[in-house]
Amino acid sequence: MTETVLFGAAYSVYVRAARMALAEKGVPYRLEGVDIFAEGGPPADYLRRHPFGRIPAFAHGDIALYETVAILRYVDEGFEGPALQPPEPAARARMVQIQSILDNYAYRSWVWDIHVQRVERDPPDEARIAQAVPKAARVLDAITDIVAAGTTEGPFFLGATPCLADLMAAPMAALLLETPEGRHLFAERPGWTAWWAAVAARESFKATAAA
Ligand SMILES: N[C@@H](CCC(=O)N[C@@H](CS)C(=O)NCC(=O)O)C(=O)O
Repeated sequence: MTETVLFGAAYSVYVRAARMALAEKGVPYRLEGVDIFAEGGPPADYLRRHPFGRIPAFAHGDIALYETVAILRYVDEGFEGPALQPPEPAARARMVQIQSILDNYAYRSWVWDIHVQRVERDPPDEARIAQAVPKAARVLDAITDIVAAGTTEGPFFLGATPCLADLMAAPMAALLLETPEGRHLFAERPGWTAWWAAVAARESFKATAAA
């Protein structure tokens, strides 16, 4: 059987999104540890897999990929299992739009500016957190608007079953929700509270928590 390997570390939100997709599809895989924060930078052989030195990277036989959006799409389309993308073109485009927003705007504000400062820094940079809260809110509200433009009911972004954008958002939301700022942002938005309850209940989410 062709081996499936995910390169990265369990603490990474992007790695967790890929692990959730693999779990949703029921794909066995090996998680090969990569220390991107090693002194002197990521190992040289890893930079051949990922020229930007980020995690995750992915291999399935001869197929080598990096960038989580590409990995998620391949996992959905390259393996048997429940579909993780909607079939309709507009819904599929909305899914990619949400993934792009998460990569470009949520990761920085939710994870680095709010979670890392509030949970991992002593003292936290309060000014940085304060500046990030409206940006984090803008992400939530932009995704709310995109979801509302669709015709489905939820509880996931595009309907009754999770899509790749849900899997990408869940690990980032988990870190945001470890902060009072994040809990407040969600509490003000009932749609997000319902989404979180549904996504956090997935086996794929529970099974991929960092140790
Ligand atoms: N756009 C990339 C982002 C991946 C990313 O930023 N991963 C983080 C870990 S969660 C990382 O490798 N950070 C290391 C660094 O910033 O040097 C993707 O979609 O895979």
